Amino acid sequence: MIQTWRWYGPEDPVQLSHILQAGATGVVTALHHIPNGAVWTVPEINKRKKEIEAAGLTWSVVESIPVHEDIKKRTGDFLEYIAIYNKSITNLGSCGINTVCYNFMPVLDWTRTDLSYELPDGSKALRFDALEFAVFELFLLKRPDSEDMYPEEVQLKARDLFESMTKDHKQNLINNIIAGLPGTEEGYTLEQFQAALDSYSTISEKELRQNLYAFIQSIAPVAEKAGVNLAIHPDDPPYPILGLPRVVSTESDAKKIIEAYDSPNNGLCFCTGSYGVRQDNDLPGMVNRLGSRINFIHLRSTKRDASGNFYEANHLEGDVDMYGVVKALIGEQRHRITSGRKDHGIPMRPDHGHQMLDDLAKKTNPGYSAIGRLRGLAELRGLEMGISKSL
Ligand code: DNO
Repeated sequence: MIQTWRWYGPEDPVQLSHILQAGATGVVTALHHIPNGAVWTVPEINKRKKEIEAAGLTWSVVESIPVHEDIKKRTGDFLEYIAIYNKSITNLGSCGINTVCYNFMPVLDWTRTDLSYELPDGSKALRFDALEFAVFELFLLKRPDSEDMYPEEVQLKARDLFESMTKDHKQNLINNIIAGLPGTEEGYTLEQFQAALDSYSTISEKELRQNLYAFIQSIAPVAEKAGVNLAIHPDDPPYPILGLPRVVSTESDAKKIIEAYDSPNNGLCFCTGSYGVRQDNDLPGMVNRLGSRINFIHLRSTKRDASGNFYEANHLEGDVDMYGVVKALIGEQRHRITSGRKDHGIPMRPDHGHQMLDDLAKKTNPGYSAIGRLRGLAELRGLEMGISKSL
């Protein structure tokens, strides 16, 4: 696998020189300063590319070009936004940047309730607490009809928790959910957030799926021509939340997506942390069955419990069968070599990491601290080498 590392640009407390020392060769980044819906121009792309190359690294993957909400809903100026999206893909291809990740989650990108969940060893992890999420939805946002989502017993527990929470705890919970985690394009106030949810009130799951496939059918031919591999990131968490439909959560969703336009350029971002939250996603099996269309890999593990909570575990622990996944990925890459595919080295990044050691006292982007990811990358790289050499 091509070892890459996500970098949030010049503002990121983890610098390019640190990424080099971590041993990654590729950088995963986006032009975060360009607003959603504007073209990524060749000069802007080249400027960032040169900066990365000057540090001895390669810009391997764009994560992400954000998809405008109008495209997801097929409302307003969606045709113009698709044309702009295509222009950005073409420009990236012409600058030699060949992998573009994106997601199709309505309103919110990834969602967690707790950004500093303390583990027994004193390091801190990201966590999704189902009851806290219910508190947010029922008592802080007060989303109309949200009671229908929860059995009475859960509503009562959520009320008890809400009543015991301090003002700060409530505000933190709101911020964690709607103010935008790193990489998210939009932050909202509670009112704006409810309005964004309302704008999906008439969009069914079926319609969102159709909108996604129509989007893919308009961008994949352009990506083919530009030599760009698209990689759709799964929903995180991988099920509907807040009454919004979600259509990239399961193996069957992924299969439909690759069938919507049959080309290696229309592919997946295989995020083990997102797909792995669902017990019914057989991760090594997904690699075996869908591997030829995996264009980008996020490796991370989660540990779930029976109440729907999960936290981010160490990369080789938790519920994800990381050995099985990496073995299957090595098999896929070998298959690509024998079948003559040029893109046989698939870019992989250690996704998220605990806040640990010196990073506990530093300001870090949640999930994107230096040392936790360094540990993740080191472990994953060792796992890959061990499996590879023993095959
Ligand atoms: C979270 C990330 C997501 C991801 C986007 C891809 O850490 O995996 O923000 O970058 O969903 O578009």
